Amino acid sequence: MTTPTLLPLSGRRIPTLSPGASSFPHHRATLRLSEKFILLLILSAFITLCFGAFFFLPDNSKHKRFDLGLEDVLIPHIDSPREGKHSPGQMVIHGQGRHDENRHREEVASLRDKIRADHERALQEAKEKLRKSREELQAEIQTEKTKVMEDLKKKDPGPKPLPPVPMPKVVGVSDGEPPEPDAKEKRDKIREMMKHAWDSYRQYGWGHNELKPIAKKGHSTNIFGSSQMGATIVDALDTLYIMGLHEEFKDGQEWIEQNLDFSVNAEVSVFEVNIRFIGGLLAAYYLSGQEVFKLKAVQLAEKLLPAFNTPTGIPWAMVNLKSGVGRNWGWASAGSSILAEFGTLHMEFVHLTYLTGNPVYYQKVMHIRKLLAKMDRPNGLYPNYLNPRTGRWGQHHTSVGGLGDSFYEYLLKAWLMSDKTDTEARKTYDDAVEAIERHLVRKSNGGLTFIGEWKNGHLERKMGHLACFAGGMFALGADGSPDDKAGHYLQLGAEIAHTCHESYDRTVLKLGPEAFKFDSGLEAVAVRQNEKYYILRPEVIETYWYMWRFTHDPKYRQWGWEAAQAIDKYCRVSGGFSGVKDVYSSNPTYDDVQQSFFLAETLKYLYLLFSSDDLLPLESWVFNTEAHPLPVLHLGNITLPGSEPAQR
Ligand code: DMJ
Repeated sequence: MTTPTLLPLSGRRIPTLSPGASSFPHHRATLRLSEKFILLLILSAFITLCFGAFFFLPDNSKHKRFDLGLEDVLIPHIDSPREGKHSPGQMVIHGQGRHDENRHREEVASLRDKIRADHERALQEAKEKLRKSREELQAEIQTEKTKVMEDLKKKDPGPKPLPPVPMPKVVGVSDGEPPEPDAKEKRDKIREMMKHAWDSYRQYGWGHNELKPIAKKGHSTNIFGSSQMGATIVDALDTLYIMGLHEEFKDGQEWIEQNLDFSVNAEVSVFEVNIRFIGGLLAAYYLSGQEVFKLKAVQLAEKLLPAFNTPTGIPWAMVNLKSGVGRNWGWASAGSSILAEFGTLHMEFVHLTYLTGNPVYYQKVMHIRKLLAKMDRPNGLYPNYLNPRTGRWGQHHTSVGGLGDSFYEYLLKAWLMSDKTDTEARKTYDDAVEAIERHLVRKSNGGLTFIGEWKNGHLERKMGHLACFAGGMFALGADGSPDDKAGHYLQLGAEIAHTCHESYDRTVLKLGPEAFKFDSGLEAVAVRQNEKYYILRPEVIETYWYMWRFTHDPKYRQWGWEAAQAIDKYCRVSGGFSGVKDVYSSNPTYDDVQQSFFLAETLKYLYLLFSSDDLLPLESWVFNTEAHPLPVLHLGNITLPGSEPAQR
């Protein structure tokens, strides 16, 4: 739509067009930059000419007012001897005055000469400009623009550098080459798979969040909103680093330096962005020491903070990175936030406070913990839904799989990451695990230990692939458990690992389904079609790795290798790796997604499974829920800003 407006210019009123107007031919409505520049030059030369011309006009009363107007600015007013009279407000000077008058005339004359010279130079320059070719003019404009940008940059030095903090002791960033030739060979194969996944993404999906390996193009899901933030690059960085894929790591770093920008109008999942991006960037920082990763992590964390602006301080599930407006998933019970989402921020946020000296991150997660501690827990269990407006639980569903899982994981890991000083977290974990064992862990008729889900007042005898991570968690938490139950929890971890292995072994592809049942004669198999898929998830392999580290039982390497071979055989395609829709079909179809966690977690855990234990030892590193290793903070010696001194 055209909206003509009238602007006064040199006494004339001319119509101009509002932006976007289209009734004039395009070339007339939008003058090119170089043409504008030339017009501007001519205009400025014209104005200078008019301005200077007044000085050369005869000195009569008709022009005196303008002349005085100029002098008014330059020197005190004096009487004009030729006219013998003065205007009101002028100084009249006699005797000595004549001398001053001469001096004044000389000054005015020299000023006129200067203006004339400037004017001639401007005219000359304008003529030269007009003689120049279009390309030369464009080049000049570009140079000028660059200079202005550089000057602006010099004036704005960018974000303030963060306060220096001692780097936690980074140990075990070693090659981790296993002494056994067989393990070495398998490890090399895993590295090759990583290279294939990365190279394919590099070639077909670079900069997109994920890859479609069949269509050979970029992919994204609603957890990243409409953003294009290179999730796979950030998620994969530390895996590349520990695998010694340094060229690829450098490529990723360059992309992050030049392109990773969080000022985007996109509504993202706070949880997913935290575990994949902040976790990934922090791990890359600690492993490589490259400041850029730390800075980007902090920039992103600031963008997540508005999500905590709720009546209770329980964050929204999603936040718009640009506007800071938050909201919850439409499918979550009565506008609730999700336990596994708001309960899986602690590790990253404690590190952010440690690295920035800013207490806000620590305070946000401690506030969540305190609020949860005050709430009633049905049977000692934590429901998956909590309303951030009312602070009340939503539906009483409880799960160690989806929606609940990493909340429990982060209680244990908060304790480990604090060098075992955060005893409050350990106690909360122990109490929760006791309730889980009592109400959710069961043995099937066939003798398989599984973790069911509490729904609508009864136990659903179904376990999700996601819940298989708990085998590793129980083993990791064994040491330090109350009443000397370390052996018991290691055993529980082993039983879960066995059950999850069975869920793989009972399929055609030797890959596990999304969920499996222990009901009506069924043992560890999926029933519903929409539970038969495998989307390159890591949890079963994650548990194998923890069990391997704690027991060195060769069966865990064997099981891990079975899974790796099955992935290579059934999920590998020329454009990367894809999930499959039915693990019970010998002719499966692909889902055409290479998930970023496949590079962050699945391949990393496999690689570690065939490495020696001195690569990222568990005494010094704690893996976040996306398998990003963060160093233990020796909080016995450090007080985090905003915290009380740690208690041993
Ligand atoms: C990962 O993003 C994380 O492990 C998360 O905690 C749960 N699910 C996926 C992988 O399955």
